[in-house]
Amino acid sequence: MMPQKQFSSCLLLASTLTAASLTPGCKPADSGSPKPAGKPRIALIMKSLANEFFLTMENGAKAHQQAHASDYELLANGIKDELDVSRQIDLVEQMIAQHVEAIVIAPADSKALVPVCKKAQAAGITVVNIDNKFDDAVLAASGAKFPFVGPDNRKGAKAVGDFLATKLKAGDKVVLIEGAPNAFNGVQRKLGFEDAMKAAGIDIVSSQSGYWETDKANQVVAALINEHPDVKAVLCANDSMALGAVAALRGAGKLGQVLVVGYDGIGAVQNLVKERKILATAEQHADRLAIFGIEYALEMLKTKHAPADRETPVDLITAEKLAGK
Ligand code: ALL
Repeated sequence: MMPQKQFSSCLLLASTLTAASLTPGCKPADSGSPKPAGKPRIALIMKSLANEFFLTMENGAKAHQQAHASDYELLANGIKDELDVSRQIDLVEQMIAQHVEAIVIAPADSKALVPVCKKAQAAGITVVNIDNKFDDAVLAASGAKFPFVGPDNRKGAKAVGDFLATKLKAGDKVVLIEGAPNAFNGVQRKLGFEDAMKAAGIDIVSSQSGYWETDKANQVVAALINEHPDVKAVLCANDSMALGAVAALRGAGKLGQVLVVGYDGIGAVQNLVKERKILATAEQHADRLAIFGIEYALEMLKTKHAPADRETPVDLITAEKLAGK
């Protein structure tokens, strides 16, 4: 009898596998299915599929697989909410049990996913870290190494913050909505926003986590603008939270008076940038991020060598840029 937790993971996994790659039967983690000969199977393990960012990532990966159908099979899967770290660990365990050839992972937690990814590597699986980098100290302590393909989040957030600063003046007050505390990219974005605000003499009166989620950010921003009625802007470490900030400001009758910036470049936020309800965001090219990771995995499977880490592009998105000016 399959334990309840594992059973529900299987359901999620089955529902998110690509049709091309669906492996018959989701086997219990300890059953070990035999390794079939043929094309390598690459498992893409993402975070919340409720976040448009990861849907874009998944679609990019699927399109790549279809264009390279003779090279590999894709198993694309994710979790239901941003903080379901244990479910993401379960997914890696399942991929180990299925003896996939490679795992390309955007970890929900930069520390907690290291041991299970090390276990995957020890089982002979090629592991590539994308999007959110594993924590260097935890990697060093565990002796594990994984190539990283992803953006410089501090630099990206600094660019967004610098643009915001051009619309504010020294001494203005702003609030910062952080990502999940154990996500290295969230921490880097916070630092990048701080770099920009410091350089412009702008005061960050409060910095709190919205845990990457729209609803949480909505609550946090509603409380913060009540507590600090004179804030001039809300800096959000991702676009889901920027949507929450917009909802909170609209609810308080302050949308338009308080500026909002985000990070990701999801379609919903690009529309609000065009409507000038959000000032700016950072396009991370989610569709290409997973592809870079998959290409790394294919190269590693072929050459047996880990390529150097690769920095992926991040572009500032503003209404002017979207209008093509
Ligand atoms: C990060 C991504 C996106 C996303 C966030 C939420 O790793 O880079 O910013 O919004 O995860 O999971």
